[in-house]
Amino acid sequence: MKMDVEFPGGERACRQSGFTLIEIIVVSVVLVAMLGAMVSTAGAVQTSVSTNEQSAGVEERLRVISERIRHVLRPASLSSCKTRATNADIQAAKMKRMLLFQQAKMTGRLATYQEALNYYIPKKDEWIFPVDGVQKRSNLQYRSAPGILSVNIQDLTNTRELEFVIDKKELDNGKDDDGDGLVDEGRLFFYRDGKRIWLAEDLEGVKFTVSGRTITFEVRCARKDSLGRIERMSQTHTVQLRNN
Ligand SMILES: [Ca+2]
Ligand SMILES: [Ca+2]
Repeated sequence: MKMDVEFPGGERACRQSGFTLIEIIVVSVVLVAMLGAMVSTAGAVQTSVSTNEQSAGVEERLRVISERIRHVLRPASLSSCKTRATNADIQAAKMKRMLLFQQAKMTGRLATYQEALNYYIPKKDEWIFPVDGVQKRSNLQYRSAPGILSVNIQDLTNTRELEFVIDKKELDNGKDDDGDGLVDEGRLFFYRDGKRIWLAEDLEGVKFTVSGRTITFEVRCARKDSLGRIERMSQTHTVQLRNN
């Protein structure tokens, strides 16, 4: 005997028992898109973390180098500070002497004429007194007080020098000549008692400015990461000189 048996839900329940091919394709496409977005986000987060770590590393390096400079500069005598003469210094001195001659000619004053005659024109790289607060120099010569309480000029040490020396493969032209990503990079040396002491390398510049009773120095630093990106940073510090 044939019997018709109807199950709960009937034909509709049978159709809901599996996915159609179109549904599987749609779900797959959505899942692939979601996975792609997750991978992309994870990559961006990793890049961001690496960049932050790199920045922190450059900043810490700058801090260490700045502290070394501050340490050797702190006992400097203000009146002994000199920098190396540049071509601009030589031209400025020649111009000053020419103006004195013109002034002497106009006024007829013999003293001005004598001043013009005796006006000193420095030679290239000769140590000269810097113009107050104007010039940023990559070198500085000074004498130091040997003791904490000493402020007497007779008690000062021999000359000491801080000098940024650009690498041999680089020119001071604002460009990366050797293709390592760093611009005009070089090393900072400290000269004391006939010895040359290395303070830092791979710097993109160190500049000193003498103004009033302070020396301001700026250190520029850069570092290349594993992806070839360059992180640049600079710090500026001021050292208050306690003696003349
Ligand atoms: Ca370079
Ligand atoms: Ca260069």
